[in-house]
Amino acid sequence: MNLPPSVGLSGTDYPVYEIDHLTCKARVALHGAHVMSWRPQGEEEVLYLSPDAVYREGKAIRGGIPICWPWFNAHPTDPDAPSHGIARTRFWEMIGAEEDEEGVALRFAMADGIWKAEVTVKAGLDLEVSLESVNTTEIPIVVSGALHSYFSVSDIENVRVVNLEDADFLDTIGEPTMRKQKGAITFSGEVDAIYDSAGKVLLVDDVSGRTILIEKGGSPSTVVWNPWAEKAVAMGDLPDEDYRKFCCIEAAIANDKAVIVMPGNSHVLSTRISVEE
Ligand code: TA6
Repeated sequence: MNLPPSVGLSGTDYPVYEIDHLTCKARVALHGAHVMSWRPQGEEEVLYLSPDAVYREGKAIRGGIPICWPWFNAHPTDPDAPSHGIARTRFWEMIGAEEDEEGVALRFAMADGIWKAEVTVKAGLDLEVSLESVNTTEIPIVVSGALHSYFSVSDIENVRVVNLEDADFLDTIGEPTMRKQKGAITFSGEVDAIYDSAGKVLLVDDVSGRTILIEKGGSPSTVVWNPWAEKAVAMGDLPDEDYRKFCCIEAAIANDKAVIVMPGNSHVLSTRISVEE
């Protein structure tokens, strides 16, 4: 595959596409079609990537934007199937790379049995990731998943997630319970919540002064997650204190919102991330 001038390739056993364009710098691993880093021109890094992330087939990278697909969390019927699906732990195939004055577009594909998907990463002043689930079989397929984005924050206690006010959500801490969001989301302990919301959200960092706009497509659920201290300690690929450095806001299709993709059809789940002025 010929790469455009703004895209380099580092690593052979573990290829990473290194984007250095007028509009941004970004890194995308072939493993998981995974955006590891994105820094738009004139801004600080937007994504959090764990310094203890493990870069190996069969394991998901901790941080960046893991592609959770074709199911979200546990498989609906098979307890032995991997959490968050099969896409984030394997190498994809690169099928396209282009650039213009607005940025760079990289396209990846994977197929396994009935599962077929394409991911497009457009990195420029905005970052867009879209995941197309393609049904080439003769039966309907049921798909869920998430673009499990880890956003870098000055400190988790400094941030607010805005625009989910009044949304219903499944609080998955302890016994899963449906609740209604009151006001902006703030963090003073573990948060693991699946919101019934297809709309855009804002991540406001009151100390760094940065606001990140997260727009979504084909995404009836928005997941907000931070593991907090105790769970972070139990995660081997995350430094104990680093739960303070990120907030996950995920364009998702979760639980009862799973989509049925009919034969010959496809479904696109997407997110567009931008730094607000
Ligand atoms: O999206 C939230 C979530 O499903 C949480 O329940 C939490 O487990 C997180 O994803 C991370 O999952 P992982 O398998 O990457 O450790």
